[in-house]
Amino acid sequence: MTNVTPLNLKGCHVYKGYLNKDAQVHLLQDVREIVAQAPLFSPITPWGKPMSVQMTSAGKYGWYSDRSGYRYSEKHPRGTKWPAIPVSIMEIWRDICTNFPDPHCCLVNFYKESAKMGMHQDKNEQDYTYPVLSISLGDDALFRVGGLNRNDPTESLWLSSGDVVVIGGESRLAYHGIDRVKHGSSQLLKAAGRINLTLRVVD
Ligand code: MD6
Ligand code: FE
Repeated sequence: MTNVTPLNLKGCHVYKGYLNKDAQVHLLQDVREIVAQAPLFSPITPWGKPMSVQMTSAGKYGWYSDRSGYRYSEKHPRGTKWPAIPVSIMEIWRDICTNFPDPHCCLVNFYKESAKMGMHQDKNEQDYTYPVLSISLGDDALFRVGGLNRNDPTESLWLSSGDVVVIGGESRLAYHGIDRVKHGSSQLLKAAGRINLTLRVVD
């Protein structure tokens, strides 16, 4: 779609301004349709606490967590199958993750008020040779990436609406998280908030 050269943040590739305003508006409409079919919920951590980020998914699998742990599930907690991954989202994957199979899961993260995401590794997938691609919409967020160990040094970068990040290769299992969201920094959503989509090949 665009030909921006990615920034390198500890091995992650950051495509600043990958989606223009029109593409962001189109994507937001597609995300609203996912949420209409599969409502957002707050997953419970294995430690019994609801996450501050609300989630839902599209695709064959959705990401899910409860007291039994983190995993992928073929059904929304209310028992229905997840909606299909919209073509607009698939096209971004196919454009950047050329030569990799199509993703099975598009996890939708919604951050409102003081929601944040602690440092974690994405490791519920079977094959770490496949990258994870993330798309940001709405308010700016402070993204932090480290290394393969929780205590490795980290680097941070503000992600804005339309930015795309690919965690793959050496960085595939790097610890990363969202420290904070600058509420009201974007006018894309009707109210303050941030949406992040992550695409994963699960099995
Ligand atoms: C977020 N992102 O931006 C959280 N995971 O809201 C992630 O956890 C993430 O940005 C894997 C790959 C890229 C990511
Ligand atoms: Fe992640």
